[in-house]
Amino acid sequence: MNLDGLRPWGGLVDGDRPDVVVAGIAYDGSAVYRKGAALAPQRIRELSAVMPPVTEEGQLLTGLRVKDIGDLDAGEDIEGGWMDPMNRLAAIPPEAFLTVAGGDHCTAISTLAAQTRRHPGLRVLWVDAHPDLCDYSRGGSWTCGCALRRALEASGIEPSRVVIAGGRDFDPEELEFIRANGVLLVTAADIARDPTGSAQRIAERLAGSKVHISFDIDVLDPAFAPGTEIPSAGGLSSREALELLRGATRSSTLVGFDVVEVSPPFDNADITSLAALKMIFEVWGLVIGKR
Ligand SMILES: [Mn+2]
Repeated sequence: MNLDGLRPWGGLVDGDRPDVVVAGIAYDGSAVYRKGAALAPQRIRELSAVMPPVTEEGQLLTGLRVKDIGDLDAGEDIEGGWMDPMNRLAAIPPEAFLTVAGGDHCTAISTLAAQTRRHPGLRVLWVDAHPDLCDYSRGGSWTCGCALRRALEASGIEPSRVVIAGGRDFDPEELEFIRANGVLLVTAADIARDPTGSAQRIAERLAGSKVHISFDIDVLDPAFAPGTEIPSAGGLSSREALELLRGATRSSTLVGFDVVEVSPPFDNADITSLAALKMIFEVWGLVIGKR
């Protein structure tokens, strides 16, 4: 990929009072199937130079001040290391829209704990093939199947303030947790059968709130995002995901977006990293559109 003469993040200007702050968390110690997500922040940052500062519907992102604070260190394991990146993220002024590139999904423990400090009363849209709500999964309590469960504990966010969208691979324990705690689950099948109604159901739950979107790239079908820890068939197309993000956040205020589980070593021709970048830039368009 020839990136000569191009600047990161679509060339959007760095500023002292940024509208958007970008950070990476290059950690994949919680990945149990295949590692590689630790390489994602660097690859996504490099490839961000090819993105035009314009959304797919022609909305200009020029004028958006984007500041990239680099990668934050979660240490050797996230159980002992999540506080350091959390403190760095929590110190970012709440006016700035937070964008984080993981890492595996346990990096969202740091991100969500920081976000609820920046934005008390936050709601979470967890877009993922998996709920990640196990208390114990695949040999540990801090593995990817536990990411949301640990993030809720670390952040203090009530489970009823979470919507899971795109789910299709479940452990029985996760379905019990969802039913017992009032989590809204909108499955990948729901979205395929009724995309508009599914987005509307989510929008109603999120209405009037500040919302952080945690986007696991494995919500996309492996055809659209092969470079991930554990591909799950029957997923969303990139198109469906973009429409879902737009419709589901129609009545709420977006305050952050993290994209996780991109695994460059398992990618083909960077299409997974570029899908992640498409989501980031279109979400920035949604943020600008609401101002
Ligand atoms: Mn996940």
